[in-house]
Amino acid sequence: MGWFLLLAAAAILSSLYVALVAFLSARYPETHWDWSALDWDDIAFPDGFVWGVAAAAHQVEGGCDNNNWSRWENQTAPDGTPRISRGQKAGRACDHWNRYGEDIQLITELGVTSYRFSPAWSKLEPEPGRFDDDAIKHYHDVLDAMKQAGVTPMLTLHHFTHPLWFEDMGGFEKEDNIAHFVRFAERLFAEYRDKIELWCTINEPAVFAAAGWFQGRFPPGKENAQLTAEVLANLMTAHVRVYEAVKAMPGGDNARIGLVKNIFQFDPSRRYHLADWVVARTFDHVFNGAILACLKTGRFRVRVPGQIAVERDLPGASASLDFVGLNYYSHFHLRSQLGRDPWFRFVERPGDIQTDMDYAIYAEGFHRALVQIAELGLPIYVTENGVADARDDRRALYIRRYLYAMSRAIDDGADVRGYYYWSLMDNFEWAEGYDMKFGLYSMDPATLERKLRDGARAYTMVVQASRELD
Ligand code: IFM
Repeated sequence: MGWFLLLAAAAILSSLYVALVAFLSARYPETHWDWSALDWDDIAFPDGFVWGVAAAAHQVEGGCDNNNWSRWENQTAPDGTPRISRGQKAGRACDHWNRYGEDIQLITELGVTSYRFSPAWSKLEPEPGRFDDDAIKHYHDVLDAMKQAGVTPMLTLHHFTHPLWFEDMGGFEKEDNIAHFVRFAERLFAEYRDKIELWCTINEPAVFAAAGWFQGRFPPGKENAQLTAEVLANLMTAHVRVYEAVKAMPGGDNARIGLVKNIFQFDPSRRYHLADWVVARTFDHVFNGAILACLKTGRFRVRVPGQIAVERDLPGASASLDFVGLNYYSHFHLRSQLGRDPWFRFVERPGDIQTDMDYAIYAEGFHRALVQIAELGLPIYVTENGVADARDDRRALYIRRYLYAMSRAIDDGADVRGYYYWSLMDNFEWAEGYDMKFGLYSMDPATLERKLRDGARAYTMVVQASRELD
């Protein structure tokens, strides 16, 4: 009898396990298309679709030597290893600060008409409340040059870097510091409102928080899950406060303001393995789900038993977007290693085509992400998408597949208004330094020479064809 009961219990438990895994698999499919059976050139984009390229101050300008990243680049980890691959530093970067005229010309030569950039907060406001006239004028000059060239700007207020004084007071770890970011946003809006319609508040809050407070790969180099979620809550709060402050200013009604959400899907490495599902869904909850839910419901909530508990009412969040920015690159596969530290690891899927970053080419995920973010019911701009490919032997494939996936998402109802390729030219890729080559133009750090890559033509051809149909 005892054995019978034990066997019956085991049978019930294994049926439950199988049913749960089957439910999760059906609810969160990892889409894969048979690319050999698809016509990738069958793509179309709406009239007036915006084509552009993106970059950010610290990565291209040069001379950003007064911010959280410049300090980080000059530090070593406790074991003496440099913070950045091979001890590299952003330094003069692409010298875009001085060469912006030439670079705007390069943008027009691609046939695209928009440039997503972010100014350097540390140059504009070197001390709390003191704005630098020369830096303010510099970005006026950049914007005037864009206008003259027929290039529309999209400005991002915070793209991973901020002044040292802000870092020293605790940055986004402290909710009280948000007022400084709001003041910066208000000043920039007052200055440039007649020249810019599209404003992004914060670039990739989840990446900024995870890399800085969970993985310790970005400044301030902490590894603390609870703090990661608190920083995320503060970033969402900062986004909402900036939105409300700018909207209340003269001209605020004309500004279109969005948050840039990066989506990396977290898929279980073994789809039959419940523990892998637990890890994958946990990551998705913290880095994607909590933010998207907050934008829908006005409540930020992250809960991971024994690790994280953060809840905050943000009633303004559900009305804090005129559009949503999506940055999409790829997905990750997670494998559990319960009982060990850490309790997860990222694994490569054999047969995938890898990029030079630690993820694969996965255009189907771009379609998934667009369909998911479309649930917000807002206009979408793809604020970043691109590939690190030093050999330039995967760039064309990447571009063709991802643009096909975007076209298909538009057919499926996603209201995508524009697409910005990351990046205009090779630049300083944070912890990887200059090793990652994301540029449509290569950029030689020694000579600063820019050269169009062959693979970039896959993009310019689509842009050209889409313009001809406009
Ligand atoms: O270079 C970065 C960018 O700063 C933010 N999004 C991802 C890009 C490529 O890793």
